Amino acid sequence: MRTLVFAFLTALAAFALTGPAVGQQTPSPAPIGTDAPNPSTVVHIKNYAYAPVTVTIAVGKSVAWVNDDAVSHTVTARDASFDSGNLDQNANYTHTFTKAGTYAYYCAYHTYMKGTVVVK
Ligand SMILES: [Cu+2]
Repeated sequence: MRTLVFAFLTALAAFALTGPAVGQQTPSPAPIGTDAPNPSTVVHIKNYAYAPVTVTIAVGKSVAWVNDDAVSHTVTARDASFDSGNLDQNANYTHTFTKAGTYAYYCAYHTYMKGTVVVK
C-alpha cells in the first residue's frame, strides 16, 4: 500500500513538473496546428481573405489555417493536393508540405479568395 501511494505521488509530481514546461513551449493563445508535425505558419481567414496571402515555408513544414470569419470557408488547392473541406468559424485545418513548389489555393465558396504557399 505504501508503495502504491508513493507511485501515485511520484506521478502527481511528474505531472506538476511537466505541465508548466509544456505550456512555456507553446506561447500562442490556442494550440493551433500543434497536433501536426513541424507547425510553422498560421494563416488567418478573415474578412473573406487569407492573411497573409502568401507564405513561404521549408519542405516538411506545415501551415495551419484558422477561420476567424462568422461565415464558412475552405482551403482548397488548385492542384487538388489538399482540401480542408468546410471550415466553420474558429475551425482550423493543417497541411504538411512534403514537396517543394508553389501551391495556389482558394475558397470553394468564394472563389475570389486566393492564397499561395511557397515551399522551398
Ligand atoms: Cu470563403
